Amino acid sequence: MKLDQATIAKLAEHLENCELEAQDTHKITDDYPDMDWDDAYAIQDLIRARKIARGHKIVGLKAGLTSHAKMKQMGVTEPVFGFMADYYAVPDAGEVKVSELIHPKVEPEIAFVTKTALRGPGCHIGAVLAATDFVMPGIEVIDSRYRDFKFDLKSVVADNTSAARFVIGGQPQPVANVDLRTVGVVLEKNGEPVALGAGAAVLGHPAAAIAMLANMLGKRGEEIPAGTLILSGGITEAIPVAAGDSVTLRIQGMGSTSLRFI
Ligand code: 0L1
Ligand code: MG
Repeated sequence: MKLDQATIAKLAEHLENCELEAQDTHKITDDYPDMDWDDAYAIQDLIRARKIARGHKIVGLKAGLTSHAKMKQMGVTEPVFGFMADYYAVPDAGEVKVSELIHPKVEPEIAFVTKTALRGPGCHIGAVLAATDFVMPGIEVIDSRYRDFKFDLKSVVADNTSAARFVIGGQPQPVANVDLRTVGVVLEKNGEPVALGAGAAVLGHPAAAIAMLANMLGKRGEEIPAGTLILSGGITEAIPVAAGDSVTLRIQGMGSTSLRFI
């Protein structure tokens, strides 16, 4: 690690305040260009600890940058991961207050819920499918705290991978009922399709994103516990939204979930 504990604490407080006050900031690597991946995850861990200390619960995990196209664009070979706090959860067909966010975008994702724990190294698609209770549609609302979404990956990891809100819904399905590679995904904004894709856009198979997450956590001596909700990553590019927009995600054989921005 390149940063001392006081700097990590200062950066965690700064980025969390940006989130809570819906204020943008410049990327933290502008001030700390030498920070490393351990520093970035240490800042994210401290943001998580600050929320828990205030009585919030962690209700899920997320994998980000899991589509090959986005990883190539960002020049990385591994996805990133973050967490979802209880107040990020929006009820199905519920509302998101844009005034609480900076510049939200939505991503169509497949959400997994585990029934047994997953622990890397060596976690693979087969282990993920065996450990999955059900899958369902999920919309992630990302809201980078960095001005104009201008960042590098270490800054993004420290900022909890832009996590802000999410909704899950539709008709949860056991994995045996759906081909997660070929499953069709339609994201609609105000009734018009704005992004289309198939599950294979995520690392060839969305379960591969969950396996990667288990393997990344395994390097830290952590596991994905049974009963964990995980967003497996955006299947298409993220779509900007504004007050007045309604967004619906339809996934073949899994029904739909939606949100409104007010
Ligand atoms: O969930 C995601 O894939 C987003 C990762 C962070 C990068 C971004 O804000 O676009
Ligand atoms: Mg996402």
